[in-house]
Amino acid sequence: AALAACGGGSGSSSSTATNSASTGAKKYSIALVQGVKGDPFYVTMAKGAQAEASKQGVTLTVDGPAQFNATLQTPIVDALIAKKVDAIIIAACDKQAMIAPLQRANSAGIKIISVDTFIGNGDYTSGPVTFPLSYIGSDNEQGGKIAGEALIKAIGGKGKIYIQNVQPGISTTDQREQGCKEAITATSGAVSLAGVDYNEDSAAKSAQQTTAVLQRVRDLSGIFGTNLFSAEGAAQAVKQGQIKIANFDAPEQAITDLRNGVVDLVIAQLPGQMGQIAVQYAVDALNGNTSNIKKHVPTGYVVIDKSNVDSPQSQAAIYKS
Ligand code: T6T
Repeated sequence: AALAACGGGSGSSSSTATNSASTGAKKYSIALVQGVKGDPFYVTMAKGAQAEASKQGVTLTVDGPAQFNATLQTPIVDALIAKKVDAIIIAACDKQAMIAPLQRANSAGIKIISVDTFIGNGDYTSGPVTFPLSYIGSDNEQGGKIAGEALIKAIGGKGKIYIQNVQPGISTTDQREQGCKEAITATSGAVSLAGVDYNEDSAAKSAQQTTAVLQRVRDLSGIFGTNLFSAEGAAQAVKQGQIKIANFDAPEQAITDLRNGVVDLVIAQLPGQMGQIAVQYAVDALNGNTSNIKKHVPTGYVVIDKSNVDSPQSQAAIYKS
């Protein structure tokens, strides 16, 4: 299986932010809006963001909807507009539905930074959506391709692959599905897609759907779980056996599943780095240091399998819950 640390923007910034404690200047208030509360991916992101906020002497608040749902995320954004925060760092729950609320925030003078997911098509240079200052996140099409190619290799280059996904409209998981499908297409028919199901970010639903597919498709060879809960549910359904699983995201459970042979590959994103760079960018923007800000920062992956799971790099990439 593939093992590599892929890509990775440094997000380096040479600016020294105004430290309000020492200068008496207004202490910036920055809000991180997660895609969903309690997900170890976003918990790890918040830790990276908080570390940077403390370093920069700014206030960070962290909030997120109880479900991965734009209807629940919108009032959080509206409350932040009413509170007049200085900057919003957000993992938008839907690439279309979150444009309008974030446009309202931008019109109110709040700096907007996308983290993990994007809105519109993610190209903030030429649009259609250009007001967010930056998009900091993984290259998710590449991530889906890494998963697909590793699965194809693991199943010997032929067979059937099933994709467990979250819900259409989330930029990250849409692109992972696309990347995996591209890898399947490249086999010219040797590998086929057994189907895609959407679990609404529920591991329980993913497990149910996977169980049904296992009964229907007796010769299934591999499963791609496109996010933490999708993969967790698929692994619960499969237990141990013939079927190979590529697990996007790296909570402790995924590492346990890898060690036990239930999962074959764990693709760790770098959420702590996303949070850290996003806060640094927010402070840069508020201080007018816009030349430090790149419109797009791909943060890279650590791809973990049995052979490298104990390396310091893999261990450091496991999410903190
Ligand atoms: O995979 C991450 C994140 O990148 C995605 O946008 C939503 O799901 C996760 O938070 C994992 O549960």
